[in-house]
Amino acid sequence: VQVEQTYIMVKPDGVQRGLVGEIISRFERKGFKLTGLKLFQCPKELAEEHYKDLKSKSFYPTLIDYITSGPVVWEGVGVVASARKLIGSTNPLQAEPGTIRGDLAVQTGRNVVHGSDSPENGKRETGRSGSIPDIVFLKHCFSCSALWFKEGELCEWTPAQAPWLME
Ligand code: DAT
Ligand code: MG
Repeated sequence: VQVEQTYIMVKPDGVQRGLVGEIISRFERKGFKLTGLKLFQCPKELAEEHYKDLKSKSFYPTLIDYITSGPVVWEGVGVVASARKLIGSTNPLQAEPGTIRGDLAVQTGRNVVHGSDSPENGKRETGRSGSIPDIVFLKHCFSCSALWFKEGELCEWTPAQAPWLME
């Protein structure tokens, strides 16, 4: 099993619109394992570090204002590419029906959710390293030195559904 970590954020509009449960529910139903969850208001410095690759873009200042405008919810470990498919295209008008953005959003600047775009960024954002041999069954060690989670904020557990989800 290829192990990856992804970082899912319900953005301030998703929290304001009461979509936290709906969005987390989609990841739970898919079978992803939740290992960390927190609610807080993002400081400007953290938002700038998270989106540093987009610093040159014209929409960068409004993106930072948007992300820091209210509380956000973070979710833990999943699978990067699959989570991106559940989320849908960046522009909700191009996101397929059935995806989170396709079903629940209308504008790029209010697209309700974030998901890591690569395993490397999943590690950078969650702090969990990809060297875990089996995401479901094995005990493992990990260190947490990430953008969004501190040491001790991610849990280690084995979902009871694991053998029914993966052969
Ligand atoms: P994604 O969130 O799908 O990974 P991204 O990383 O390219 O997209 O951009 C991060 C966020 O920045 C995105 O969710 C919304 C905002 N954004 C991206 N492109 C934009 C644009 N052309 N106009 C306004 N906001 C944009
Ligand atoms: Mg992105």
